[in-house]
Amino acid sequence: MIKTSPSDISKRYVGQQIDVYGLVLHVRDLGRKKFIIITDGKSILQIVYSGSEKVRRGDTIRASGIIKEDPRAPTGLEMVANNITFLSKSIDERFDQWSLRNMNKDKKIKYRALLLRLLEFYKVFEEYANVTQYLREYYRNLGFLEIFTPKVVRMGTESGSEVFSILYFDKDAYLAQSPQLYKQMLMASGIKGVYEVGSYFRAEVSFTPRHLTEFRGFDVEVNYIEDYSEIMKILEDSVKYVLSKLELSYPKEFPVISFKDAKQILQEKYDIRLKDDLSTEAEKALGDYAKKEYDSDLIFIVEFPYDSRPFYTMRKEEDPKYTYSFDLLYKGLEIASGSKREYRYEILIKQIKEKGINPERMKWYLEVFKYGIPPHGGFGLGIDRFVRQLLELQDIREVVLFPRDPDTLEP
Ligand code: AMO
Repeated sequence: MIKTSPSDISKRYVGQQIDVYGLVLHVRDLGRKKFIIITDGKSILQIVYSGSEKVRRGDTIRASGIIKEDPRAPTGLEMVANNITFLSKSIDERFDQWSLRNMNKDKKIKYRALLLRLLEFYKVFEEYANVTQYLREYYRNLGFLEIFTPKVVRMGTESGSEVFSILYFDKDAYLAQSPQLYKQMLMASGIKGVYEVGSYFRAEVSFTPRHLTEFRGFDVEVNYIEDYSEIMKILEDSVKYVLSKLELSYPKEFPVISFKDAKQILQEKYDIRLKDDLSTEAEKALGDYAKKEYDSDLIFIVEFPYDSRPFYTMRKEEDPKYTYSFDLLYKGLEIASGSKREYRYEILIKQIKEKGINPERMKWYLEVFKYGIPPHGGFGLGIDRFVRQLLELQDIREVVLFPRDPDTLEP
């Protein structure tokens, strides 16, 4: 049975005798009367109690009493309890609302579970769950299939990013950097499209507010793609869907500029020189440019040099130094990356070799390209980054319950 807890209490309970369950966040003991604040993370409730039992922070209680309206109560409602039962007692009641709020960065990770007792922290993770839910909803409604691909794999797939090796019985294996090869292989079924919510693992030794070693991606792969702009349109529409569900505004159309043009703009207006990829500084400057020129928080940068993209990216027909690829920046940070894929068997093998990979090792992937596969493309959206930018938080760790970076393996 699901128990009634503070977030269930509304005006319709006024005058009713009920049981409510919660964790004690704060106690104000006035001798004959106690004001006890209980929480279920999502909401709080004030309990007024005149019993003599000692109630401590961290205790779990069942309070029985009548719900009343009182404008002085934090939520405007309170319970006047005639009985309190202890379901569990805390051993150490060090953490009150203020000590939780004033924790430093490291402690906020160490005591994450306790921090969630406070509404403002709970809200961040609720927003994270909402974003994921809306993305899922959008792609399910398009008729795409939700997939689950293995996270223990035979080889790395993303150029330029490191892999974690593990021992898989007597074989060498890796943690998956992304679902890339699996989502692509499934396109050989002729399916309309697939999506996956899953963890990515990257052994990058970077200590930045936008990198984690384990993060979550929302991956999409779409069949029957003629032009890569079709994939961008799908991504754009789904981002707009999420923003509208969250009652946030968005530009009518996301502006698009080519990597070549971005390079020129950055040089002329921001004195930033690019090589083959965007730097953090360049992303920030392009975020600024999008705001000033287009009044937009979002901007697509398209057609990246082949040298900075993985082997599976299709090269531009008329200018093979560049590719049919894109990044989506949100408030000056890359949140998604995608491309049209090279689906022609012979060319794919050539590109794999060019990137210094032995095609023999990839037979399990390459096989399906021989038996017929529609032209396809897709993208990966970093959910942690998306939510960080949405909430305008400083550090990606703030939106992750139990973050993983080179220094953090506990809790
Ligand atoms: P990419 O490597 O660009 O593309 O990753 C996709 C998105 O994941 C996010 N991201 C990260 N988030 C947190 N910490 C990190 N270390 C990190 N690295 C990347 C970014 C990025 O846009 N297979 C392709 C996608 C595709 O083409 O479908 C891929 O993995 O938001």
